[in-house]
Formats: sequence, C-alpha cells, structure tokens
Amino acid sequence: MNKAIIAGIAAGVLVVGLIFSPIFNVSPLSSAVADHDTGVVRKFTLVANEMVVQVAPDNVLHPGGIQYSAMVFNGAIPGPVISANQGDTIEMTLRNDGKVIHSVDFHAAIGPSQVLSGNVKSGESKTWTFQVPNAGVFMYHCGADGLNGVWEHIANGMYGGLVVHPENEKPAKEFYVVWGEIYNSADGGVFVGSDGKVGSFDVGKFLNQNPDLILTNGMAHKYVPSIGKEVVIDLNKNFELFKVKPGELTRWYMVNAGPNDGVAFHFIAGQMDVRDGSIINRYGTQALNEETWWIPVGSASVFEATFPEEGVYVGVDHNMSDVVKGGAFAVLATNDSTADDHPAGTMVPSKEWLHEHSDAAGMMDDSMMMEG
Ligand SMILES: [Cu+2]
Repeated sequence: MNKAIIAGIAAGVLVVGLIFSPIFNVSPLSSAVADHDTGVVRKFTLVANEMVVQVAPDNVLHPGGIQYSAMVFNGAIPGPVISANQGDTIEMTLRNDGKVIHSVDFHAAIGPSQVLSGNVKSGESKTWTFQVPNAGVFMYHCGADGLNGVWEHIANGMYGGLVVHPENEKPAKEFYVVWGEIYNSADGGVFVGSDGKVGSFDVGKFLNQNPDLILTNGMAHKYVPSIGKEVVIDLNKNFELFKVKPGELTRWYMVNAGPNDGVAFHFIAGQMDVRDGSIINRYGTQALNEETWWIPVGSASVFEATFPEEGVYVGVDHNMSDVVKGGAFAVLATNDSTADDHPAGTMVPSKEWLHEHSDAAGMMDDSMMMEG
C-alpha cells in the first residue's frame, strides 16, 4: 500500500474518531485515577528466580510425578496474588535472584512507564509506582529481555494475578486460581511420564500448541483426588480442596496465563455470574447465570457463584483434552466450611481487610488474614 493511501486512511480514522469521540467518551481511562485516588500506597516485592518445581503428582497418568525446570515469582508457580482497592497506588519492587534477565508486565496498569518494569539483570532490583484505575482481576507476567523470550518465561511459570476491588463490591469468600500450560522436553506423554528426569521448555511442543500439562495454581490435578465411581482413577493423594458453605456468595479471581490456549471455564453442577471489566466506581457485569465462560490467554475473569447444596462441584476447562492434562479442581460445599479454610495461597486479601490495613501490602500470605 502506498504512503498516500495509508495517510488517507489515517486521516479518515482520525476524523471519524473526532466526530464520534463525544458519544463514546463515557468513561475515559485517564480520569479514573484522579476521580478515585484513595491516597493509599501499597508496597509489594516480587522476586524472580529459576528453580525446579513439581508440576504433576505421581499417578497413573504421570508415573513418578513430573519435575520441571521452571521460572518463578516468589518461589512458586503461580506468583502470589496481589490485591488492592480501586484507586490505590502500587509501589512495586522487582528483585532478580535468578541467573537470567527478568522483567514484569502488569495488565492492571496503563502506559509503558507504569505497566513495564524494564529489564532487571541478575542480582539487581527496580522499584517503580503505578496506578490501578479499573476494577477486576488482571494478569501479570514476566516480559523476559524486552519481550525476547517472553513466551518461554511465561510457559516456565512467571505469571500471576493482580486483583483490584471495586468500591461497591459485596463481601464474599474469595479464591485465586491461575491456569497455565507446561511444554516439557522430558515428558513422554500421558501414561509414560518423564522417568524421573527434570524437563525444561520444549519449543517444538510449544510451537505445535501441544502442552503436556494444564496447571491450576502450578500443578496438574492439584485439587482433584480421583475420578470414577465404578472404575476409580486416583489422581492426587496429596490433594487439597476448595471448601465453601452451601448458599454463601463466593468470588473466583481466575487468571489464564496460557501461554497459548484459552480456558472454557465451567463449574460442574453450578452456574456463575461474570463480572469482567468495570464501569468506573461501579461493578462491571457482563453475564448472569452463565454456564461456561471463555477466558482468553492473557486475560482474567471475576466469577461469582453460590453452591446451593452440600456436595462436590468441579471447576473445569470444558476442553476435554485439557481436563485429562490436569485442568480441573474440586469444590466441596459443606456446612463445616469456615471463612479461612482455603487451600494454601488461594486466599485473596479482601476489600474490607485492605480498608482496615491501609499501610499493608495486599500480598497473599496465609498467616496475614488470620492475624488481621
Ligand atoms: Cu522472566
């Protein structure tokens, strides 16, 4: 296309934009902070590193379990949930304890100087501030060396979620769940496993979009003890369960890190309201009583659900090959459930807790909520 045509198209877009901008100028992102600045500054530290982690339990699908040479924030896949209230300012420190360059990209912010840390070399750290103008849950992830290798650092586990609580949010029991894929050079596949070898990023499997595992919070079938009634397959003898009380409002901050595939999220025996996005100072609602909701790669959704009866409900990626690869978690509705019986690392500092602790980092620490 020649330059004159491109210039003509650009001018046309500009003119149309100017004509329609008063109509669509309902909630300008740039004014969100000024309108709703809480004056609260919350400080967080993410520590980048490389380490071997277990990504699948020892079961018939993965004999001996699967070990993987991962990249991590704060020592685990996924990185911790970061929680703030709409209008808070985040003071973020990224420290690199690893051997290679890492960086971080926060989808909750807007503008390169706020979103991106820039490269942080081995042994170095960087601190900067950013605003979180809009409510919801947003992915963060390593951007590697100025995007060179970002695919590998994400596939290796460098991702997490940042929750921004809206001002009119109702109290609920809240959970953090992050989905991710593993492409493992040592994994021979389902029923074969890795024969005790520690694998690393397999670029061929990655380019073919054929992951070995689908992780929920860093492990395949982390929260699934078994499947089957007549023919039982044990999946994880060290399972944990999400527990809720029948009828209580629950809220799920669900991040899909990918790096390649979406998650068709569904609660078996449940339905959900989807509260993605936000209207400034209000609580965005896209869909009520949904059965399955698509979480694209690099996105995150806020789901609200109540589980009316006692019993087992299962959160799944309704893509069935992803279920076999680990993409499911069990939710037990029981009258014995308590407010803080979350699986480790899945509790989210609430809006109320953050209001009462305006000097606290909204970083997940399982001891913190009990002390609070
Ligand atoms: Cu990295």
